[in-house]
Amino acid sequence: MGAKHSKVIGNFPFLNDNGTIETIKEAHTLFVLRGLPGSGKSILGKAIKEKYPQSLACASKFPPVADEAETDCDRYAQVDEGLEWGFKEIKNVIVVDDNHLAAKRLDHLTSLARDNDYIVLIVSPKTEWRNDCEKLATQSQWKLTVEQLNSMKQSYQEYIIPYFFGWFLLRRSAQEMRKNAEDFLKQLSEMEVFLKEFVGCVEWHSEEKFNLQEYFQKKPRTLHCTTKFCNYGEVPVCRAYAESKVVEDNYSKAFTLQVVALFVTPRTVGARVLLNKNQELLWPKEQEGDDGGDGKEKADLPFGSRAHITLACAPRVKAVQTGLDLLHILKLEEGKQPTHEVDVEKGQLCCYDEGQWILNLTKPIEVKTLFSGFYPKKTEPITESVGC
Ligand code: 2AM
Repeated sequence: MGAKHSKVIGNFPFLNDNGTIETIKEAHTLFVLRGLPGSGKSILGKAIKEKYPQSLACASKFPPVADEAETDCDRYAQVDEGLEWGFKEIKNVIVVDDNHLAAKRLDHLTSLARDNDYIVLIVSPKTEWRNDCEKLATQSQWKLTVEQLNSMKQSYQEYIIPYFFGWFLLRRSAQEMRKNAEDFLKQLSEMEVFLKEFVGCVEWHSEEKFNLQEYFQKKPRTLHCTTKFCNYGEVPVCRAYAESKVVEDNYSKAFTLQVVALFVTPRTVGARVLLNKNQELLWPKEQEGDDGGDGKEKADLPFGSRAHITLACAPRVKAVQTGLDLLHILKLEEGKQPTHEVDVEKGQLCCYDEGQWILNLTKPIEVKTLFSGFYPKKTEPITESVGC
């Protein structure tokens, strides 16, 4: 796309950042274009098509309606058919072009993406006139009145805040990470010194001999490193994060995360992520230990220490626990000698009592990700499919 276009529809990493463009070519991404009729979605769609010629575009042929909540099956049947086909064919880039004002329709699309293991990017053109209903009325091919557009604008301006923001692993990186987690658990389950210490710290009700892989049976479906948990806007101050310039500028951008350690506790299995300076910009200032925890772990640890990928949880344990477990281990690492230290092929394995083991990797594992949000609400139950 030429600079002329980007001046009109705005700067986006997926159009202007080479690292992101290369990453998106190997990722599986659903672009959901969102905006008022005439705001520049089709120029944006064209620019995406130019950049990713193999992409699949799905657009509604129906005129826009103010109340999209009246979800009309015919209206979306053809688009959904196209999407299903694209998911089945494993198209790398799928673009769905409609106004996408109604939360219900967005929920449907983002749930489909989740079920098909696609990363969602909800993007709106940044044209100067995108919210100017008088101008849009003269511009839209559908001959909408200013009143109709004003009524649509209300739904559009209901900002879509996701369940959480984070870095989402590309399929191949997620596969590698899962394999690393499996190997890690397998290696531990064959170590006498580990089993002896760990089994005393867990509840194991089965008659069978303790089995580590079976114990950590809850596995997240979408591997990611959460930056900000928002609960769709319910979490205090999340709106400021969601609307911040740094999130706007980095939304859809590719990042390579460095995994520097794997850890296991009686509750969770996780991967510690060491953030670089650019990644730290997206790390919320108030987060360390304050979400889901009692704050006691946050003292004195370097900024961003909680960054991690949840790999598995024990029964009845929620994914949020992984970050708290990591902070706890890092605190112990600072102040205490390990009770066990074992050199293994990939690094040094240390135990800090009460079943807390960390493998500090000699060579970090690099994972490719895109920065985005997790949006679907229609999960049954939500924690089973995305987290633990
Ligand atoms: P995680 O980042 O440790 O995996 C959906 O539940 C995702 O949001 C999970 O991946 C989870 O943890 C994260 N999450 C859930 N509740 C949270 C909270 N209160 N604070 C921070 N992250 C949370």
